[in-house]
Amino acid sequence: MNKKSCLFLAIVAMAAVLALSACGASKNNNAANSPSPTASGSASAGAPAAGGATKEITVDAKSFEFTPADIQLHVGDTVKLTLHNSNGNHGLEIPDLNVNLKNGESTTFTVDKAGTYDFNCSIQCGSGHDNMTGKITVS
Ligand SMILES: [Cu+2]
Repeated sequence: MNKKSCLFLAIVAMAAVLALSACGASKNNNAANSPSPTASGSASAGAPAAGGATKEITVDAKSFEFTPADIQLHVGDTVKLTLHNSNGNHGLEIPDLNVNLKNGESTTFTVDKAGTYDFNCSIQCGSGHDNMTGKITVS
């Protein structure tokens, strides 16, 4: 073996070592430490507890109450809300969500903040008008 080919082999060997170490360094860097969401509460039978669902809810109004008067939602849910008057003339107003429905009307909105949103009758309908209230709880 002459001097020239010996030098050549040395360079090739060095390049191979560099290539191997570069390869080794980039391995396994992104496998660990990905954040895992912490579930709160216990997930039970089928229905997922997470938000994001689209729900159609019809609130029935009669003199003098709303049914349902207590609506439970999750953050991220989209709601198509309809008012149906089965007795008397009533409106459904949710001041914090900028919603005001008359009989037969619908609106669609997404709840993106947890909290309690009160609703009430928006039409002066008689002696029980002030009692026509309800609430939407978003958790
Ligand atoms: Cu009323």
